[in-house]
Amino acid sequence: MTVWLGILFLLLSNVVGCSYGAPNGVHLVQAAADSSHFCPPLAPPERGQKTELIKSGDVQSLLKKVSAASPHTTLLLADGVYALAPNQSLEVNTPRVTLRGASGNRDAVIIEGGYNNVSINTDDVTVANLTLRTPKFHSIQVRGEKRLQGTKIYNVHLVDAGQQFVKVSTGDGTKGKFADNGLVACSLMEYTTYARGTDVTPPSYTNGVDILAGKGWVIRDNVFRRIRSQAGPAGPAILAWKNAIDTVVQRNLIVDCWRGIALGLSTPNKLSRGGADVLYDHQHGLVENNVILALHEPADAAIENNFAFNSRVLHNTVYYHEAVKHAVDWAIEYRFPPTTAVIQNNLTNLRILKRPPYPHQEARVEGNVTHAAPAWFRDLTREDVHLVEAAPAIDAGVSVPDSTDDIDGDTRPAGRAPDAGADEFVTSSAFRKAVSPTARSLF
Ligand SMILES: [Ca+2]
Ligand SMILES: [Ca+2]
Repeated sequence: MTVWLGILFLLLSNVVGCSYGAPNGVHLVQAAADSSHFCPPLAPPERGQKTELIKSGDVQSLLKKVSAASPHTTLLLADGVYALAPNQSLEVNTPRVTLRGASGNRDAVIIEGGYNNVSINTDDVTVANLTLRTPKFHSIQVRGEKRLQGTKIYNVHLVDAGQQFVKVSTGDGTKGKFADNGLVACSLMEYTTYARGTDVTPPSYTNGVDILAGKGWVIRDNVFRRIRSQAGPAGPAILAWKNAIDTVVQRNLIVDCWRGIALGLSTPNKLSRGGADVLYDHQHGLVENNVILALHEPADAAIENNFAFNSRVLHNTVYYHEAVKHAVDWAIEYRFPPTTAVIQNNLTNLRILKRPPYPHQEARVEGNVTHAAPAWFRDLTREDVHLVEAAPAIDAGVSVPDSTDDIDGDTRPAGRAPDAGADEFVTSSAFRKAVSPTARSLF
């Protein structure tokens, strides 16, 4: 019965997705995750790994086996719905434990409810190939305050979190306990309608991925949809702050979220990596080849740099539908005195803005094209922002030698110069397979 309810839920959520103009989004993303070189299927458990099969829907066994797991254990969940009680979370306290759907079909293995769906409290934990939905707080909380590293979140579908979908938390920033070197890849995070909040926080208190004080996180090849409240406001779909360092954000597709990607947010405080006296809220970020679209609902800024040192914002495509009244009339911003940024070869239909309080240093702003029009793209309404032949963005960029590949994996530059935006126009790519979720429906 619960399995059927689960399937019904998925069918309904797809219908909702379609009504917002995301044609078969979930399935196409899954297909890309199965086939692309950016999102290959997760490798099977290694030799020497202990594997335990969890029977369909047996949440008591799942809780027990997560709790009793020895290091190097893979828990393989059979297809089904695993319902947590409101005070329960899957607390992973043993290093090198993997929690994954057995079939590889993330839509068929569903963990629902609970306080958090999953809490990660130790090193090298992997969560993959499953759906997590309707937690009171977080779909996955990575507790940096325990000091850990090596979290891997891969090919998961996260739905309707009470607060953040992936929360990387921290404690006292002077104590050196953080969650470092994590990966969030090839996953889909979305609200089926809007964030609803919790009994202690408003609907606007949400993010897709929220990294506090972590170092070396990679957020790539994910899709974020509708990270927003009914009134609109919500946190950025991807946020790295509290003096987070070396964050890499690549090839994500962000659609109809209130805010897109933020490196840094506010002044440092005691939660910041190093304590309240540090200068920055983020350092050394790379935001490259992302696609941020506001097609059906109003949106705030797509890419922000706040108290951010050495941000590199390269080759992103941002398009905000003109028929919708948005909260701002710019796409990319940099702000606050310590911020330094390189903003190159982005393609937008809104301006790039230095905002007050102004940074002391001018950003290096080059090769961007900020007057994109729908006719430049193959099919904007279907989220296909590949350039069409003769689009003015082609060869409009400046040389950025270390931005070597576009969203498809095409080598840049093709032709005279790099193209502005996430797609490098390559005629032969019409015959290539989609290789990234951002390119998933296109060939
Ligand atoms: Ca070119
Ligand atoms: Ca391309």
